[in-house]
Amino acid sequence: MNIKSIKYIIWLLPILGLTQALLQSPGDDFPFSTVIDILSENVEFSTFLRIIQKKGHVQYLNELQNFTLFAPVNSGFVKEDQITHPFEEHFNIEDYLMHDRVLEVRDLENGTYLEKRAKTAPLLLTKYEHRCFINEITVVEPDLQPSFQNASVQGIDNVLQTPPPINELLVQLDEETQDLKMFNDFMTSFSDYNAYTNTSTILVPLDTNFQKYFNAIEMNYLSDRYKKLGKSNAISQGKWIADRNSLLQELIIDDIYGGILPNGITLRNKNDRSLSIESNSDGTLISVNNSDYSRISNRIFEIGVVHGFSGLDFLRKHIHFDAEKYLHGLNCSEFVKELYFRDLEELIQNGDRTTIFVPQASFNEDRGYTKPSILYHFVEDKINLEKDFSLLHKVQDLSTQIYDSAFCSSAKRLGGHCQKFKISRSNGGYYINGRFKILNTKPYEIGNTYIYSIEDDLKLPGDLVLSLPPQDHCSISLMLLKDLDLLNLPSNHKGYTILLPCVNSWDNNDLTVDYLKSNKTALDLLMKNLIFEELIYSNDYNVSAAVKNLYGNSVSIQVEEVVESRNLTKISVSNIKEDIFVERNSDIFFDQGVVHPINRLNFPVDLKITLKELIETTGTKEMFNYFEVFHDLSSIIRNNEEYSLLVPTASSIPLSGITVNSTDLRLFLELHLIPANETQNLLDCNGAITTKLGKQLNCRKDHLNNVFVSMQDDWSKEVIILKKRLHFWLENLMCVPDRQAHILILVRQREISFTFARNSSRNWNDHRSYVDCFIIILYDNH
Ligand SMILES: *[C@@H]1O[C@H](CO)[C@@H](O)[C@H](O)[C@H]1NC(C)=O
Ligand SMILES: *[C@@H]1O[C@H](CO)[C@@H](O)[C@H](O)[C@H]1NC(C)=O
Ligand SMILES: *[C@@H]1O[C@H](CO)[C@@H](O)[C@H](O)[C@H]1NC(C)=O
Ligand SMILES: *[C@@H]1O[C@H](CO)[C@@H](O)[C@H](O)[C@H]1NC(C)=O
Ligand SMILES: *[C@@H]1O[C@H](CO)[C@@H](O)[C@H](O)[C@H]1NC(C)=O
Ligand SMILES: *[C@@H]1O[C@H](CO)[C@@H](O)[C@H](O)[C@H]1NC(C)=O
Ligand SMILES: *[C@@H]1O[C@H](CO)[C@@H](O)[C@H](O)[C@H]1NC(C)=O
Ligand SMILES: *[C@@H]1O[C@H](CO)[C@@H](O)[C@H](O)[C@H]1NC(C)=O
Ligand SMILES: *[C@@H]1O[C@H](CO)[C@@H](O)[C@H](O)[C@H]1NC(C)=O
Ligand SMILES: *[C@@H]1O[C@H](CO)[C@@H](O)[C@H](O)[C@H]1NC(C)=O
Ligand SMILES: *[C@@H]1O[C@H](CO)[C@@H](O)[C@H](O)[C@H]1NC(C)=O
Ligand SMILES: CC(=O)N[C@H]1CO[C@H](CO)[C@@H](O)[C@@H]1O
Repeated sequence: MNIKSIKYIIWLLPILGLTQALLQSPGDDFPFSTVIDILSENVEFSTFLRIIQKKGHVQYLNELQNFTLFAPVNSGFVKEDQITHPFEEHFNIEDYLMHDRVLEVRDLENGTYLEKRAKTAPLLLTKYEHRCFINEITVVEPDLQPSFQNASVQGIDNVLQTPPPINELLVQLDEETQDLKMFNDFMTSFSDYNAYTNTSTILVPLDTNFQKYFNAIEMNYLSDRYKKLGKSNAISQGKWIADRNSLLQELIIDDIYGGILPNGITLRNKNDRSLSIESNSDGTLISVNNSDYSRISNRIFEIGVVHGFSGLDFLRKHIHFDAEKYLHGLNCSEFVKELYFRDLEELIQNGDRTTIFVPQASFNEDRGYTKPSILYHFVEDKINLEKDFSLLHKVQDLSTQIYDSAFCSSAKRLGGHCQKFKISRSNGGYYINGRFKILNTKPYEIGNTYIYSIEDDLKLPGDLVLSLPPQDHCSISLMLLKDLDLLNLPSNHKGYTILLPCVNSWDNNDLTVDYLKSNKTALDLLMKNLIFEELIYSNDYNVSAAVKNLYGNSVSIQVEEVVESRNLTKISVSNIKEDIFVERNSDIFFDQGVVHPINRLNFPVDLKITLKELIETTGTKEMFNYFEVFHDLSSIIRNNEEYSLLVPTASSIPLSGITVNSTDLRLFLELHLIPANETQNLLDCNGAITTKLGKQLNCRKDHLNNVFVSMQDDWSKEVIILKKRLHFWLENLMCVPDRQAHILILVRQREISFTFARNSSRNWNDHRSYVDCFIIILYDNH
């Protein structure tokens, strides 16, 4: 028989279905055997052979050279037959073939080998203690070799499972290790990841590896955790795509490498960067660029192999992060979009010292930013809250700091100065302009940029009325400004500073308000002298400026730190007699400048309110006439001597029966005059109050803090105090609501010059002794 004819016969036999019959009992010395012969000879392979025949692969196998066939023995099919989908249906002969390699197990060195195959998944061969495994399936009939083909048959004790696709393998590995979620999320966020991983070696960083080199924000960005980058503007999106492509490609090597890699080899990843890859001696562990050996090595998927790592040190090396990317990682892609829309993206790309206060993403995505309002979220410097506040804490106990925002272009309103904001610290955390909570006290830091997340969008300070916090109680001042039509100040290309009487300023000054309401000239003089055409902040220490006030005068203003105080600033204005004290950094910003709420009234020197005018304001003009009767007493009134005066309401005069002609008019008046040194007792409602007459008055308060005054030994003639006027702010003075007027106390500050500032380091109360008052008290039967 010549070779040709034999070939012909072998080719024909399967067609005739006679293979089995003819090859049933070939002699061991039959010289021209094929792999099909081997399968036929051995009854253990009958199931596999039947499938090969049924699928029509006999001819293919007979014509093949230089290969290895892995043939499951019959017992390997037992389980498979019962499994739902029939094995045969999915049978692919290539899964069982290794081309261009005639495997001879007996010659294999101990170790693990990764055999790549052209058309299908690689195979993992392991030789260990004289036993050989293919993808962990034991080779039970090794090295059966036909004589007529250059091939070997390896009998294996189970069918080969098709390796899972990459995504399934990663899920499986994550279940195994609980450490592979990040890469899984990252890779599957590519819709076309198969294109990257096809026929490749994938170096998979474990979560611990990612966590070592990326923070959560960076991971959010890379994996597009918030699913917004796909929809973001083209430039942002382009950078993101480049970054993640680069990261993925960094981890992929074209072609399949694993198992024993003698001496290590240098390869190039898909970014064309070199990687040296080596295995341990038996090929079970892999290391890349001197990383630790991988816990997860040689894990095969459909078209490649995976090695997992916890210490790839080049993971982050080739990715550059900036503020823009961080904002995406913080779920603030809309904010980035706004910046692009306003041509402000430079702010998050230039790498200059910057702090960003970024509103956390909200459901309301249409935020209606304007260019100024978005700039107000930026500072052209690095603000480290913990540092700014802790440092000062030790020295000055400051709980508020003022910063310049990046909105500096309002020439019309602020003269090109930057609009400021302040950050205050309270137990609950840090707040911007008293309203917007800062969510992270440690900034996210990237390059020269600090990022703080805040609860809501910052609002640029609005007009005066909107900017003043209600708790500052500025409403009386606002009402008076409104009367003067000064709530909207004209644009002056400089900005305004307003010393606004708020808080307690108007307490005990009901009479003054009444007077100012009745005399617009005086009101104009007062308020316009408290408004300056210049921006002066409470931390502008040692600033000494000549500025114009709204009244039209040029005055000089000096701002000084009150050294002894924890947080007071002294503002001295040349035409205001008393120094003004404001809490440092309690400035309130509005769209045209800054307001310093002050807690007592300060009058310009030009504004003189005489006692006569005040008494007239009370409505009890007679009182003045009564004093005119007596020369000595009238001089007390005219010269503002150091007395306080009780003034009865006009309606109570007739009840008292007193007239100019009364014989006891002098006694009456002296009873109403209270020497200055007794005034404090009256203000405190404390102890006996000796009048000029010598008679003593008693004072008491009821549970509503109404103040009552009576004669020492006649409680039945008690009167209630209604209004007071104080030049000076004092604590614990009661102001009685304006009900049926009975009695009025008018307190007038003595004209003394205060050295208050230099001495006011402690409590205001300590300085009461400096306060001398001229009080007018008017009474009536209660
Ligand atoms: C089998 O391998 C030999 C040696 O490598 C080669 O010369 C021959 O062409 C191969 N045969 C086939 C059919 O690939
Ligand atoms: C058999 O195949 C192997 C693998 O391709 C090859 O190295 C060897 O040279 C071949 N032998 C012959 C005799 O063709
Ligand atoms: C392979 O391992 C076996 C036992 O595990 C040992 O007897 C044998 O010498 C090893 N072969 C080589 C080449 O190291
Ligand atoms: C892998 O690439 C090959 C050839 O380019 C292609 O035929 C095959 O479909 C790809 N596999 C996957 C899973 O994309
Ligand atoms: C791996 O190490 C080599 C040599 O240090 C280096 O040149 C290469 O850039 C590294 N690979 C990557 C992806 O960083
Ligand atoms: C991300 O922002 C969107 C609004 O843009 C919001 O609906 C979503 O809840 C945010 N996600 C998280 C995790 O905060
Ligand atoms: C100033 O100090 C007082 C008392 O120490 C404190 O209540 C107040 O909040 C401080 N004000 C500022 C602006 O720090
Ligand atoms: C009103 O106030 C002005 C300025 O203080 C003063 O000159 C004028 O006399 C006052 N008029 C009355 C009626 O009190
Ligand atoms: C203000 O001037 C005083 C005295 O010259 C100096 O001690 C102080 O440090 C200055 N303060 C500031 C804030 O510059
Ligand atoms: C006071 O006396 C004068 C003269 O006796 C008289 O003209 C005047 O009407 C009296 N006034 C009052 C309020 O009784
Ligand atoms: C006020 O001064 C008078 C006279 O000097 C004195 O008798 C009186 O006790 C003083 N009153 C107070 C409360 O000090
Ligand atoms: C700096 C200053 O003026 N200190 C004064 C504070 O008040 C005391 C009296 O209580 C004076 O003696 C100090 O000179």
